[in-house]
Parts: sequence; C-alpha cells; structure tokens
Amino acid sequence: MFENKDYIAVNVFDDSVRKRSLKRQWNQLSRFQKNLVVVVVFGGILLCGFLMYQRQLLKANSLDVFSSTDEEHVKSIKTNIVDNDKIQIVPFKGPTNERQQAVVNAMRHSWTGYKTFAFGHDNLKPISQTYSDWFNLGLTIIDSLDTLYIMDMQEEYQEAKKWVEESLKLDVNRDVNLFEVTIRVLGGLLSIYHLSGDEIYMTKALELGKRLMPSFDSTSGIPYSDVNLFSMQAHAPKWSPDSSTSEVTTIQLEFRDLSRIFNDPTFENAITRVSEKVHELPKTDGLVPIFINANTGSFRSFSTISLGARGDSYYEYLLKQWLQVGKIPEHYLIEDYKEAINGVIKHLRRKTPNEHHVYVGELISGKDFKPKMDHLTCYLPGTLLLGHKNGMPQSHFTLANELLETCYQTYIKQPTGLAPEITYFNLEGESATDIYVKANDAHNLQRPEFIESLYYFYVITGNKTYQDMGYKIFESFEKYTRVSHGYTSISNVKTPNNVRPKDMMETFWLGETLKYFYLLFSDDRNEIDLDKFIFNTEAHVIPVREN
Ligand code: DMJ
Repeated sequence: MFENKDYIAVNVFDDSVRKRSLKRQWNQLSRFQKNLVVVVVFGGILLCGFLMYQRQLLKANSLDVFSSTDEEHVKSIKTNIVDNDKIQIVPFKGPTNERQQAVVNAMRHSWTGYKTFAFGHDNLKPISQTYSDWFNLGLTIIDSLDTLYIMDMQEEYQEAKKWVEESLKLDVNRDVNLFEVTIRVLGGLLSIYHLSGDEIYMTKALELGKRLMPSFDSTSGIPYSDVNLFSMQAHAPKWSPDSSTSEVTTIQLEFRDLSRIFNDPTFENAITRVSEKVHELPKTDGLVPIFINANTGSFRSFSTISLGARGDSYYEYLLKQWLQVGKIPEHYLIEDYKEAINGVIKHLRRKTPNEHHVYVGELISGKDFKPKMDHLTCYLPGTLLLGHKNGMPQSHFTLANELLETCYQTYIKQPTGLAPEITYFNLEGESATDIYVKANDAHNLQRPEFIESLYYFYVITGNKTYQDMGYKIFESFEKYTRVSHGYTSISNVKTPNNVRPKDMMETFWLGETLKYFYLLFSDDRNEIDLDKFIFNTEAHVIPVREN
C-alpha cells in the first residue's frame, strides 16, 4: 500500500539528484541519438517561430481589409446615398390583423428561445436548450434582423442591432461557405441597411464583401465554395473538386448591390464574370448540370439536372438579376431564363396518371428522368409568377399555377399537414398513389419555399385564397413544430403521433418562413413594393436599380 511516508520520501529527492540523473542519461546516448535530439529540439523551435510569423502576417492581412480610409469612404458615401440614390427608409407599422399577430407571436417565441439559450451562436437547439455553430457568425441574429424590423418588434430588433454593433466579428478563423454567408449574412446586412438606413450595417457589409473576395481567385473566375474569413484563403469543398452550380450563381444580387452602394465596381466585376462564364457554357435547352469546376470553369459531365438542391436558385437569380439591373430588353440573363423555363417545360414537366398533378422532375446523369421533386423546387411557382408580372409568356403563368397546386398537395396529403423534404410521383402506374414519400425523405426543416410562392401569388393576384392556404400550413407548424423553447424541424411528417423532433431551429425559419407568412397575411399587399425591391434567395430585400 502506498503510504504518506513513502510519498514524502519520494519528494525529498532534490534537484541536484534529478540533474545528475539527466546528465547520466545524456552521456549514455550514442552520438547519433544525441544529434537526433538536437535536430528535433532546434527544428521544433524553428517551426514554432515560423508559425508565429505566419500568424502575424495573417493578422496584418486581416486588419488591412478594413482600413480607416474605408471608414471615411463609408461616411462620405452615406450622404450621397441618401441624397442621390433614393434608397428608402421603409416604415413598418406592425401587425394589423390576428393572423399577422399570430406570426409575430411565433417570431417572439423563436427569438426568446434563441436569446435565452443560444444568443450569439448560429443556431438554437430548442429541445436540448443549447446551441450549435456552423460559421460562428451569429447567423440567427443576422438572418432575423430585417424580419424583426418588418414586424416592428422594436425591443428584439434593438437587441439584435446591439449585438451587431458590439459583438459581430467577421474575421473568424474558419472556412465558411461563400454562398451561405453571402445569402444569409451579406444579404441580411444589406437588407436591413436598405430598410433602416442605418450606417453600421453597410460598414459591416463592406468588410464582409472584402473578406469573401478571395473566393474568386480561381483560374476560371468561377468561385471556390469555401473561404477562410481570417486568412482570406479560398478552396474547393473538401469532399469534391467542384462547386455547386446554384451556389456560384446565387451571390450576384448581393455583390452587385454592394458595388452600387459603394460605387466600387470590384465586387460587381467578379460576379458578372461568373454569370458571363456560365452563360457561355453548353446547356441542355437552357438547363444546367448541378456541378461546376472552379479551376476548369466547366460543368461536371453527366451530373444531374434539377430545379431542386444545387440547381434551384441559378434559375431564380437569372430573373432577379435582370430585374435588379432594370429589365434591359434582350439581355442575356433574361434570354437564358426564358430558354431555361422552356427547357423545364420540355424535359422536366410531367403529369401524374390518375390525379393529374403537374410536377418538375430531375434528369439523372443529365438524361434519365426521375419523378422526384424537392421541396426546394416549390420556390418556382412564385418566381414564375413574378416573371410573368414582368412580361414573361403565358406558358410561365400556366406552369406557375399548376406547380403551386402540386406543392400545396405535398402538404395537405400528409397527416401532419406538413410537406416532406422530397416527394415522389407516380410514373405510369408504378405506385399505388400518385404522390408518395420515401422513409428517408419524410423530414420537414420548416423551409420557406412554398410560403414564398404563396406570398407572390397573393401579392400579385390579390386573391385571398392563398392567405387561407398559408394559414392552414401555419397552424400545422404551430401544432407539430412548436416546443417549449422555440420551434424545431422534425423527422417525420407522416406520423402525427410521433414527428420525432430534430432539435434544430434553422435560421431561415426566422429569416424567411416567418417573414413570408407575415407578409402573406398582410392587409397591405404593398408592404414591400415588388417594383422597388427584390427578395434575395434568403428573403432579404435588395433594391431595384437603374442600370
Ligand atoms: C435557404 O437558405 C435559401 O432559401 C436557399 O435558397 C435554399 N435553402 C434555404 C431554405 O430552404
């Protein structure tokens, strides 16, 4: 047994004994072993010195991104913008009816859970009452800013604004996804800047834009998907040499707006080059493969064609960019858009055999039709209607109405009244029902796309049926996704008794879904004027500009 006195005995070894034993050990080493130890020790010291030097360099680089000259520039430009650019500071009056009030309550419940358990982090995990981080940028706060402002939730808006002023650090030493940060953070900052006129947001937007710019340093100009905001080094995703087509083509509204605010063409030049490159690539009647290589600037051969994941917002931004720059007739963006929608009608549009639901499927390897539609595709009816309002052909209007109805069916056919992530359709009598869901696809992430489409349909047509459809879905979200400390995505829309909460509140629930619900239920269809503003793909507003 080890007793106290033994311990004391061990400790009475004095320093000199220890030193002598070290010396003895050293002397017992061969010449080779001694040399090896010396090399390892000195090598280690040199390596540490080098790493510290590198870090200093990166830090200096990082600080240079936003110089005091820029701050002066921001100040001087602010006056010009208010005077010359007619960017509006939009007043919002808060909810005017019970449905809007119900959405505000949902937003408050989401915000309170986030504030209590996850403030400053990217996402709330409402069931375990903790948080998760993706990019370390306080994503929920930034995605929520304009929603809080539009809903006139002043107290919560001020909490969010204070965090941006005091705690938002954009030089995070982490690889972030160019697309996600552009649509959520850059888009969020630009939107709240345009709505509130508050200078702090455009200062932050400029810094972020600069930190994202190294993404474009590829041989082709097609951006790398990932960039480190601190070291400002960019690279392709770790899992593949390719970027997603929708990602590299869904950053243009935001970077162009940044250029227009600061009268600095650098950002717009970079994203225009991307659009022009993609315009020149061979396509299938306007339809694009979902992967593109940043080094070669070419699409990956035999990749899938889809209006869902990795393809969706390429088509959305063709139309919206054209609207942003003032609807120039015969511009390549709108010509590509028209050709693509014709391509959708020709290759991807199908009708189920019994109930005649029209849907948009996919071409696997660019050729084999698959009767599968992501919920993400349900943005398309709204975009088609927006295009039709701006002069696109009647065939777009017809497809918009057909798809809106099918997307609605993907909700109401489920016992929870909530749509799954992916729906399959009956192709010539292969399945018992015309619409069905596979076990792995039955989750619902509280995505916005269908509510977004309902919003466009209501605002453009004035038909209140779309509000009723939306309210039915809102009630289902209340019933199946509201938990004590927020809202959560769920794993199964087919089992109302056990939807298996996923313990995750996505930022787009606050940034998009609740915002579109609120605007859908508005008595004032012009709460956001669609002739003056465009929603980016994350529901952040960007002003229309004269070219
Ligand atoms: C959001 O980040 C954006 O709407 C994006 O375009 C698609 N995915 C999510 C919402 O579903």
